[in-house]
Amino acid sequence: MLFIISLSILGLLLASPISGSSQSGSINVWPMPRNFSWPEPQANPLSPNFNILSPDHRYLSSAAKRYLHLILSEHHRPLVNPSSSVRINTSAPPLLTLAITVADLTAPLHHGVDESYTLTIPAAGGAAHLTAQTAWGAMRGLETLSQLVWGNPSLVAVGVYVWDSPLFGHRGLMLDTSRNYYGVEDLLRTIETMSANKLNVFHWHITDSHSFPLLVPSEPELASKGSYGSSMQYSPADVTKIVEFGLEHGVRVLPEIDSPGHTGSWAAAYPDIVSCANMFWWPAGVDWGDRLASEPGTGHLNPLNPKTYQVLKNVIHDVATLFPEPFYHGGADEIVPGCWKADPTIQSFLSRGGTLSQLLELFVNSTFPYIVSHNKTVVYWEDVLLDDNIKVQSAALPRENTILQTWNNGHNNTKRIVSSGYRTIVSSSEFYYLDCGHGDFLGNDSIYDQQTGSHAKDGGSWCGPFKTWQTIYNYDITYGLTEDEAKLVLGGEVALWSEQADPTVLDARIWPRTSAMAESLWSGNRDDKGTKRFAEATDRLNEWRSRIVARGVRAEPIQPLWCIKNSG
Ligand code: CP6
Repeated sequence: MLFIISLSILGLLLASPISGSSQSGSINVWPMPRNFSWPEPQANPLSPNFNILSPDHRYLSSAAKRYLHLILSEHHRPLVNPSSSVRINTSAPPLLTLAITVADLTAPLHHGVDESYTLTIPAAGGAAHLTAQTAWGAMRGLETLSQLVWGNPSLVAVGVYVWDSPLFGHRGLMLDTSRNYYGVEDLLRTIETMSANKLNVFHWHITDSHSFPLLVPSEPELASKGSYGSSMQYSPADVTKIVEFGLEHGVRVLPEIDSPGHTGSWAAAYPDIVSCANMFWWPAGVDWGDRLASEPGTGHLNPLNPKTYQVLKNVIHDVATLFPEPFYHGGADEIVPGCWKADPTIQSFLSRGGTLSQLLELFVNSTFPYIVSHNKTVVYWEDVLLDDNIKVQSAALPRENTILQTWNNGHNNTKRIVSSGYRTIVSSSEFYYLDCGHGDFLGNDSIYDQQTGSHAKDGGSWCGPFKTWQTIYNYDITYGLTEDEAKLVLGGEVALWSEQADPTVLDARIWPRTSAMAESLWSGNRDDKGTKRFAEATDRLNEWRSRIVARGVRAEPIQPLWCIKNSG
């Protein structure tokens, strides 16, 4: 322990500032480690017999095996030849081993688990050392080492010392698998790439109004009738495979079963518990504010029908059991007044003086304690507390087991949530929504009118503009908060809603923009002088993007190759 502390202090003292790529000693690692030193940039051969010595651990052992294979076979070719800034010493003693030491092999992969690590690669080759508090921190260090290896035959940066630890414990990606279906392999590839970016939460928005792809053992008809088809379902075995794959990569799989809104697909099996599911396309005169998410009728579970809770509790029970993750996402976003009001039993509840907010509160009070009884912390979208019209009293949401995920009004809503004492996950749509800017899908045409010289309606850009990697990188999720408020910000998530995405565009929609958030939540977006490090990050992101493309991910380019070949 003392040894680890003194090594860290030594590392801090030796560390050179994180800075521009032109300065020798900068390393091509994404996300940039919190602190590193490489006083005399030098690379030695990586021994073809290089080996990784890992402690015996159910998931770290398999990660070590995977990284050994990657490190020996990747032979990454840098876009910019490092030989101008790094002394390549092909006759120096090769790196033979990496020895991993973990202080606590029992720590589970939960929010807030220690992900710190130190990595020492001696200038004299021989043995490198990776020390971590937990297996999950060791996995982060393995990724860093893999990025310090390049070339054929392989070279490895030596004389390097890295001390690293994330700024935020929750670093996630949300993917919607309801509007369009993704195969298990697509999800695994995404989780693997998340891990390479040191992201640790795959927020799986499994169900929504368009389809119900999850085969819930106690409610099989939800998927058999509500999915896009038998080949577009996730079986319990698929879920287990995805969860285990996540653990092998240090990525938690956080399930979301969105309700009471966004449940149109449940009506295929249970038409009697869903209001407005048959409002196929929006009838004339429906307010734009009621037209959410291009749905065939968004569908809301009816809180007044006892059967609603029979079905939902079966779903919650099975999901809570299938997913070991201690967080459960209950959705609770976007309640549409006109949808609940379409139901006769709700109409009579309202005519007797009831309100829609009371209806939502009834729903929360009837489900929240049941979720908590499965030892889960409940995540809801911010709407449940912040919606202008339909929201619950905060008494219904105990702060110790509720987390609210933001998506509207940028910093303002983050502030509102944490200043009322709730923990939050930041997903401000103005910065973190990856689906925006791909054109309208709400039926608003935006065809250029040659006579008036104007665009016909407000369509043309669903929640646009497109969020560039710079927009994402630049966003400071704790901006404007007090120190105490900032502690309630667990981290952030980018989100890919899938109305206009499916496996054909998945990788390019997500990468490398999600890498931008990954770095700003891991080590920040500023250099040691407090200046946003865009220029340096651009060069490093080009390198990182080309590395993950070579690893089989179809990440989109951020610049033409010309810029890269003519830089530096
Ligand atoms: N689906 C669900 C969506 C959205 C939300 N929830 C959404 C809303 C506005 C924009 C993008 C996506 N499609 N279930 C909001 C959390 Cl701009």
